[in-house]
Parts: sequence; C-alpha cells; structure tokens
Amino acid sequence: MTFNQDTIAAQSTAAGKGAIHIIRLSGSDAIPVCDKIFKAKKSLAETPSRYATFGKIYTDKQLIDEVLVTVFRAPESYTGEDMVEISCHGNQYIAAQILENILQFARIAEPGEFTQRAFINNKLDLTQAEAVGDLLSASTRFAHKIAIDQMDGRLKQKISSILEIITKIRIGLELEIDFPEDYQDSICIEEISLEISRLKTDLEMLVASGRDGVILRDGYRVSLIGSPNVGKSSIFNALLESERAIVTPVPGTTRDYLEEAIALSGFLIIFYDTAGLRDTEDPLEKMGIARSMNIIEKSDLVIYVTDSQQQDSEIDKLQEVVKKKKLLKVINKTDIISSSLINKYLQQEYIPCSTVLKGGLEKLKAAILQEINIRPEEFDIPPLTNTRQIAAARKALEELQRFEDTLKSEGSVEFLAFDLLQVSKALEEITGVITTDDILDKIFSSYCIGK
Ligand SMILES: Nc1nc2c(ncn2[C@@H]2O[C@H](COP(=O)(O)OP(=O)(O)OP(=O)(O)O)[C@@H](O)[C@H]2O)c(=O)[nH]1
Ligand SMILES: [Mg+2]
Repeated sequence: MTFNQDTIAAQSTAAGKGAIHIIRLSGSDAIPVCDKIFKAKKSLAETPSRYATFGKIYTDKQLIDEVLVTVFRAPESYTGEDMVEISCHGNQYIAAQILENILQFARIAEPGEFTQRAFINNKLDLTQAEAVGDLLSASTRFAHKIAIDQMDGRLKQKISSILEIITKIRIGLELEIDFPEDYQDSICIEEISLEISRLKTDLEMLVASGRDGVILRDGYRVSLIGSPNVGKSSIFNALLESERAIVTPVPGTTRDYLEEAIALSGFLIIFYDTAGLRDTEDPLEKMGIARSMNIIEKSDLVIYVTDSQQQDSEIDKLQEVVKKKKLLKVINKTDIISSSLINKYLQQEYIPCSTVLKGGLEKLKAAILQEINIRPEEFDIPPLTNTRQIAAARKALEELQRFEDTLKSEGSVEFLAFDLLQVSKALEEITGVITTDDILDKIFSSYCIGK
C-alpha cells in the first residue's frame, strides 16, 4: 500500500437528489483548499475545530450554493488528519460543481481511503475498519449489532487483553533467558500453564464465534431441493411473500436457480429455489440440476420438499448428496393428502406444509431459526466476522497449542518464548498491527468512495 499524505476529497453521500449532500476533504491542506472557494464572515483557517460555519461557495464569482462547513483539526478527526465537511443542498449538480472546484487543489479519494487513513493514523484498528464496511452493508438487526459492536472496539479490546497477558508471560521468560541468575525460579510453570489454558478457552470460543459471525454478517443459506413439481417454487414464494418464482403444474418449470434474501427475526436468510432433481435428457434441465448440486454445496441448510408422490429411497439418495449438511424435511400439498399419510410423514419428522392453505410456513420458519441456533443478544464480545479474522485466530490457537506442548515436554525457555511470540504475531494480524499491503488494499477497496 502506498500511503500519501496529500489532500483527498470526495462526495460522501450517494449520488442523486436528496436533502443534503456532503463533500469531504482530508489532509494537511484540507482547510486552506476549502478556504479558496468558501466565503464567510470568518475564514475556515480562523474557525475552531469541530465548529460548523455558514457561508457561500463561489466559482469564478458565480454563487454555487449556501453551505455549512465543519472543520475538524488533526488529530481530533475521523482520519486523524485535518478534515473539512461541506454540507450543501442535495442536488447532484451542486455537489459535482463543488467537488470539481476542490479537485483543482486536491486529489479524488480512492474507495475507502478516508477509513484507510483513520487506520494508518491509529484511529481504528483493522477489526474496527472492517466493521465500518460491514456497518454500511448491514441490512438486518443482528448484522447491524455485530458491526456496531465491533466498530465500537469490543473485539479489539478482547484481542488486546489476550495479547497483554501473552506479552507479560513472554517478557518474564525473556528476562529469565537474558538474566538467568537474577530471575532464576521467578517463573512459576503451574501459574503460566493455568493462565495459558484460560487463554486457550478464550481463543477457542473466539474461533468458534466465527461460524456465527459469518452467518450474521453474510446471511444463512437455505436451499429448497426435491423432485420436480413438489412445490419448491411455491414455498420459496410463500417464504418471500412475493411471486418471485414462476409456478406451473408442469414438472421441470424451474431451470436455473433463484436466490433471494429476507430478514427473519433479525437474521439475514438467503433462500435458493432450485431445479427439481430427476433423470432427464433435456440439456437445459441437466444444467439446472447441476447447478442445484452446487447450491447444496454452499448451503448451510437444505430443505427437502416432497409431495408424497416420491419414493422413500429418494430421501436416502439425497442424504448422500447432502452429506453433513443440515437437512429439514417438508411434506407439501397437505391440502390434498390423506390425514393418515400426513401422519406417516409426521412420524418421520417432516414439517407439514400447504402453500394453497398457507399452512405450515410459520413452523418451517421456526425450524430454520432453530437450526441457526445463534443468540446474538447473549454475546459478551462481538464474534469474528470474516475469513481473515478467523484464519488469524486459528493460527494463534495453533501456536498456543504448540506452546502448551513445549511446556509439557519441558522444552527450553527460549522455545517457550518463541512460541508465545508466534501467538502474539497471529493476534496482531487480527487487529492489523502486522499486515500486508495486499490485505489492506483488498479491505479498503471494497468500500465506497468518500468513506
Ligand atoms: N394442492 C396444492 N398444490 C400445490 C401446493 N404447492 C404447490 N402446488 C402446485 O404444484 C405445482 C408445482 O408447483 P411448483 O412450486 O412450480 O413446484 P416446483 O417444485 O417448483 O417444480 P419444478 O420447478 O418443476 O421443480 C403447481 O401447479 C402448484 O400450484 C400445495 O400446497 N397444494
Ligand atoms: Mg420450481
């Protein structure tokens, strides 16, 4: 990552018409650059930090807009640099005119560059910077909760507290290496062992939280699978409460899969309607079926739908395909199935459903929520939310395990100190103390311009 301290500018609000648009500047020249086009009783150079000033923006003596400008002086700003925020009327022409004039003296910001500067200037650690991006895309109660809690620094604090203990133990060991006479017998192996086993539990919980974090952030994937004509698309539509999929009495109606997300009790659920599985010579249908298989692969939960016309062996076959995935079974069209047959399915733990009578859907939703089995209200610390964080936490756990093994095999103090250093390094990857340009570029380039 190449880091410039030049002054950057961007429109921070989405393009279009609205009540207000905001144009942001950050960098050592942010205030003098804005002063070049801003006219008010007092210049921005004389305006105290965090004060908003009313004034006018002119270009070539032409009044562009009446605006409110807020000045933030380093280091008390989002980026940690001098910043200016211009609030103008929410007209895209006005916002573009103001930005165009500023860009004579500043550079257009890259996507996420304001947040990147906040990270570089230690205003945020990497978990907080990632959470800023997650907060912008959070669309459900719990996706919002974990993003805002992580942005608030609660994950960072937990990692820092683990790091602090690891560092304390490591320094004790290093003193013993460097000054063996002075520090001999000053380290208590039992105490260290106890502390490390506590930290291991903490790290195990953190790694395990990644499953919940990814589901809460990215959604829980549920696919509807079964033979043609059993009513998968009808159930899909009923769950979405919209006529999204085409439903016909002709088997093989759904060819390509459909994907739609809903918010259910605060969770983001992504439903997949798939092509009915059967032996067919139709090349198009074959392709659709191959795609159904791929969807099963990436699902967290598979809902097998039947309408009682299928053989019992079909579910056994599907079970093989689904392998270790969670499976819910639905018997659909209960409005036209005899009660004795429905009872037979109930005994085999099928959820009865009728999209015609709109029955059973609440039960199906409750069963999905039960499978998700996450209680975000009870989280003490926000979970890990992405593969980068999870991989680094896993590495820290492995290194801690290595330390325990060295301790058990009565390895040298040098080895013990080395193992702990590796734990620290892995933990510092989570918070971004140790990181690579590639990782940073990947994270920040996914943000919008102006954030
Ligand atoms: N009686 C009754 N008919 C239903 C019910 N649900 C769906 N159907 C009918 O069953 C037929 C097939 O429905 P779809 O939802 O298209 O079935 P599908 O499983 O998506 O079929 P493919 O896309 O071909 O795999 C349609 O005629 C629906 O109206 C139900 O609960 N009761
Ligand atoms: Mg269908």
